[in-house]
Amino acid sequence: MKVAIVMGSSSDWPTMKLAAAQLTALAIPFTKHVISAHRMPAELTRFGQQARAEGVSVIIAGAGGAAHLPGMLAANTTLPVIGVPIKTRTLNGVDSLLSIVQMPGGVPVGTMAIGDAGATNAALFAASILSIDSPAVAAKLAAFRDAQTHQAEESEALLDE
Ligand code: RP5
Repeated sequence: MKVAIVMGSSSDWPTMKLAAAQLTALAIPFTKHVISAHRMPAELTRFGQQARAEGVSVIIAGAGGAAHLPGMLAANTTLPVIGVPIKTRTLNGVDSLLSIVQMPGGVPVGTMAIGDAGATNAALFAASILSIDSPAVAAKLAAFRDAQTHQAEESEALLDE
C-alpha cells in the first residue's frame, strides 16, 4: 500500500510537499515524482500504465496552468487519481482548477481546492481511501480529526479581548 505523489514540475513542490508532510504524519508510505505531461509524455503514459503493478494504491497529481497531468494519468490507469490545482501567478490557479476538474464523463479525477489546502486535503483524501482496507490508517485519521477538533475548541481562549 503506497501513494504516488506526481507533479508536473519541481516548481510545484512547495505546494505538493504539504501532501507529502500530511502522508508522513499519517505514516503512509509514498513516492514522489516529477513527470511533465507535455515535456515527458511517454513517461507519463508508462507511469500511469505501470502504477497498479508497481504497488501504487492512489495517485496524487499536482499541476498548474493548462494542467493535463491528472487527467492524462487517469486516462492511463483505473486507480483513483486526486488532482491538486497549483496556484499560478497569471490566473491564481483558476486555470489549473478548471483544467483538472472539468474532465469529460468517463475518466474521473477527484479534484481538490487550489493550492496548499488542496495538497493537504489530497493526502487526507488518499488516507480515507486507504482506510477502507487499513484499520491502522483509519485509526490515524480518527486521531488526526480528534486533535483538529481539540485545537479548534482551544483556539477560542487565544482570542484577544
Ligand atoms: C505545469 O506547468 C507544472 O505543473 C507547473 O505548475 C507549470 C509551470 O512549470 P515550470 O515552467 O515551472 O516548469 O506543467
